[in-house]
Amino acid sequence: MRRNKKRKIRKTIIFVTALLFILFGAFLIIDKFNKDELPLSEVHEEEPTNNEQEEETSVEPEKEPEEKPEEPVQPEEPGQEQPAEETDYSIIIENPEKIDVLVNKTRALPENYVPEDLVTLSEVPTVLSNPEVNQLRNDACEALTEMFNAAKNEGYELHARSGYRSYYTQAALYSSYVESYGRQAADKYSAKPGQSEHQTGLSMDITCEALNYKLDTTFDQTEEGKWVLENAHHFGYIIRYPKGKEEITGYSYEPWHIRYLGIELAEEVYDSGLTLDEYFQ
Ligand code: DAL
Ligand code: ZN
Repeated sequence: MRRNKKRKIRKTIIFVTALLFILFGAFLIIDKFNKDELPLSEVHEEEPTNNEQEEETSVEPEKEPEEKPEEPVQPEEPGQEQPAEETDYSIIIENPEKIDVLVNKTRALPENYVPEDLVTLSEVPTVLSNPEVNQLRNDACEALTEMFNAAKNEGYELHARSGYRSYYTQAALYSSYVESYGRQAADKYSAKPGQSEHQTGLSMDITCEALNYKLDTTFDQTEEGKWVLENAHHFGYIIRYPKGKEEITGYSYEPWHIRYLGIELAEEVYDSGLTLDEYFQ
């Protein structure tokens, strides 16, 4: 009888010890899982990158979050599934330095591509303090200066807001859009890194006082915007993302985004009425 009792006690001790081991093991697994699955926002707060900090202070998105887009961006409803990041099938451009380079959602610039002849805009009014975005390639800069001077002679004052952007600046900008609006909306307004013309140093976002120097689709209703629509091609620039061509370019209408092609090609593209994507098809 006594022996039976002892055996029972031993069994109970073994059972309780095993139970404690199992509970401790389960606790360790849950704890590790929680650490691995930190929400994105917490990761960002803990380790902000230089690019993100810089963007907050000086590189502003082309459509800033506080601006109201013409066609309001529909943020995803809570619980609505975010489309998974699509696999990127874009090809890498072999001669990114060509003036007529075509950059779009299927043709990306190499990550390490930085134009060799970037210069700082010195003769036209600029908006942002970040020196990176106040650069263009030399020929594009000269043409922009000529265009701004010609506009000024007719009484219109244009301002340069965002020109060259490195692959990494574009990556930070694109991420900020995804965070604010969701991936689907972000893809209409912002290029993924490598797919932005801004990395070519041949594109500039322009604005004017009437828009408080911001970027807005109503630029085409300002005196300056109308002048640009009618005259940019004479200086080698085209409106790269025209109205009504969203399905072709893959981006919303951007009357502020001009792209340098040289006068001959810009005039040909303008006269054709085609987007650059269609022109090169
Ligand atoms: N907003 C244009 C498409 C860009 O991000 O380059
Ligand atoms: Zn732009």
